[in-house]
Amino acid sequence: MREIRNDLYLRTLRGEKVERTPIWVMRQAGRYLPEYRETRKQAGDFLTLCKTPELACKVTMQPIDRFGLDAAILFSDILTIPDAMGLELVLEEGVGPVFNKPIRTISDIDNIHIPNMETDLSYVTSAIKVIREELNDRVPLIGFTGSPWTLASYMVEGSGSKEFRRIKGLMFEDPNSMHRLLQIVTDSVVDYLRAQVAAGAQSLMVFDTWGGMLSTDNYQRFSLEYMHQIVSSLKSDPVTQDVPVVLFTKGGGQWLEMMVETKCDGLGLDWTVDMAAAKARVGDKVVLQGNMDPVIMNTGEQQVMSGATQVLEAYGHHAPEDRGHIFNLGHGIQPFAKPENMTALVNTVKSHSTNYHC
Ligand code: 1CP
Repeated sequence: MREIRNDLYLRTLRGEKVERTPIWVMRQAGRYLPEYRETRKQAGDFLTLCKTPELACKVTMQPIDRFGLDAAILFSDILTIPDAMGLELVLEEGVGPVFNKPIRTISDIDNIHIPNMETDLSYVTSAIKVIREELNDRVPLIGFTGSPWTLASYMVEGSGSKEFRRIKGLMFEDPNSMHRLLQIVTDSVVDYLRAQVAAGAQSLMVFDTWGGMLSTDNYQRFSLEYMHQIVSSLKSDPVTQDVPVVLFTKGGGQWLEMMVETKCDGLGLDWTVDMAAAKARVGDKVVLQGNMDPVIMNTGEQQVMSGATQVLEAYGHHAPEDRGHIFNLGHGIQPFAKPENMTALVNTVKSHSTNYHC
């Protein structure tokens, strides 16, 4: 039987009155799912999975089919842009993403290849088209990017990092070059998001995973400023102006008021943020997304049910002046999460959240 169209997620982002809280989960497709691990094995490696639209579609659909989530997120990675810029991404088993040709000198910045969306990144737009076809409007499709600061961090560090010595070194020692790199990345991010929307992405999310590593002053200058540019560009372009944009700075709980100034539609909150306090601060201006601690998904069903109920309770009743809430975890679900806990999570949010919408 064909499922009816579910646009709860988009209606929430538009600030419309909804009957319950929508739910999707960051990294909802991935290693905690046996069917993902199977498809990844079939693909041979992670990048082939991203670059083969039919396989990217297959893994995008797996959590939708299994759990009945309210939105699908394109299966891809934030590091597709630096890869298309010529840095050569490889995913090393047990290490994570690594670039063969990281940015190490000023001339590396000058020599960045500006990606052409129609040639270098057509595998992403093709995947979006295949996924939209397969979704057939069952649920909306989220497109995404990394923030310029987060992408630049991987480009300069050459891999994941704990201390960010290289990127912060560049920022402190040569801020002009840092800004030049961020501007190059920002321009490509805007092109990339526009191409995603033209191909069929119905909502956009910017993952600023490493913005929280900065001081407040440097966050404003080196991360927020460029996310501001991204939102302004999208909101002034006829192709993208009606597509909701959600910003997520992990560790950015103290900066919510500044983030709202970008005129984004939603803010993702990590689990360290008090949801009730965030709602009081900015809940009349943006939709709030989040924010259960993802580690709860590695424990038991009882803990999941109580964790989900607590987040719903913290947002509380949806009054007319409240922009709304989208349930999510405070960061990506981990490979150690139990798939049956996703079932418990989705069921709890779907049944329990109706109490707060009347
Ligand atoms: O199979 C594997 O081993 C690959 C693991 C994996 C997966 C499943 C990587 C490598 N990327 C992804 C998919 C992915 N990444 C998605 C789509 C899946 C979905 O949401 O269902 C998305 C949205 C991302 C985004 C992403 N990649 C972020 C931002 C969000 C966040 O989690 O903070 C970041 C920082 C990355 C970089 C990255 N890619 C992969 C890994 C393991 C990492 C993290 C590296 C690090 O720890 O620094």
